[in-house]
Amino acid sequence: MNQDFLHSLEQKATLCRLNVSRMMRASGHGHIGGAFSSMDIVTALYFYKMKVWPEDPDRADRDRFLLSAGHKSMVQYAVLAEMGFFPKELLDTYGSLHSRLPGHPNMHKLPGVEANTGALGHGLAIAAGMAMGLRLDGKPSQVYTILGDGELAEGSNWEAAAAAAHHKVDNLTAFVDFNGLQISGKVTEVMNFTPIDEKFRAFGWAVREIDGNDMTQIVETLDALPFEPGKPSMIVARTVKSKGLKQGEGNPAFHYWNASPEECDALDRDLISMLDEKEE
Ligand SMILES: Cc1ncc(C[n+]2csc(CCOP(=O)(O)OP(=O)(O)O)c2C)c(N)n1
Ligand SMILES: [Mg+2]
Repeated sequence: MNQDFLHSLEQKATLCRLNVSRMMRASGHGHIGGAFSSMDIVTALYFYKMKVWPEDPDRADRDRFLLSAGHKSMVQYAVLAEMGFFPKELLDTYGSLHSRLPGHPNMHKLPGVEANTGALGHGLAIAAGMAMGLRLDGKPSQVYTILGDGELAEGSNWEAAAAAAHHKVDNLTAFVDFNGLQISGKVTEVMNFTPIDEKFRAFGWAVREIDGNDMTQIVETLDALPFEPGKPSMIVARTVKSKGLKQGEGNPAFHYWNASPEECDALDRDLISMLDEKEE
């Protein structure tokens, strides 16, 4: 893999984290922990892997992305804005009354959003059904979804996992954003689903485990999809919650962050220092 290209993807992820910071500044609060842990994956999906057209967001042969863990909505808004699905000025409305960028994504409000998510436990089933429908229609489209590790406690995930394997839905790829934390603490203490890889393998999925904040590993893994013909692919991505927000990394208190303008200034400074060309 070309090092310059990998570096450019990392830079994109930083720009997208800056978009999250912009939303945090505008609203004063948001689910930054899961948005930042999954940012490198979502950036690679949109800027490297998926076939999508911001100027024609409903094109029939597009790939689909569903953010099953919809509370991380800022990750999707940040990347869609960076891709040009909507003007960046909309980021300043995040979370406000009647905004097209509500706390949880709404497909009726924003181009590029494929499903309303936020009630945890539904994205995998919707994604599996979409993938089956696309296959029935003879479409080449791929479907990608991201689950939270805490989200795995929803039983509906396991029905969807069984059905996707049973129906050999190999145009479906799911990630678990394995940051080890959910709303109130460690996933292993609230509801332990480890080993996640072995569970999905037992359900009939082809599974790989990666460092989900390492762009090289993410891209190499995306290149290897589908892992096995006739099986849905699962990527268990070990990540750091709030990756990129110094004081929040790995800290459950930053699942939902109430940020002051000064804290947003500091976050901006840290992120801008990572850019080759510094933003004004
Ligand atoms: C059905 C349902 N129950 C509870 C919640 C409240 N809730 C929002 S986020 C969250 C924790 C999710 O943890 P995880 O999936 O690990 O996400 P991440 O760590 O990436 O933020 C919970 C329980 C919800 N959104 N939906
Ligand atoms: Mg989590």
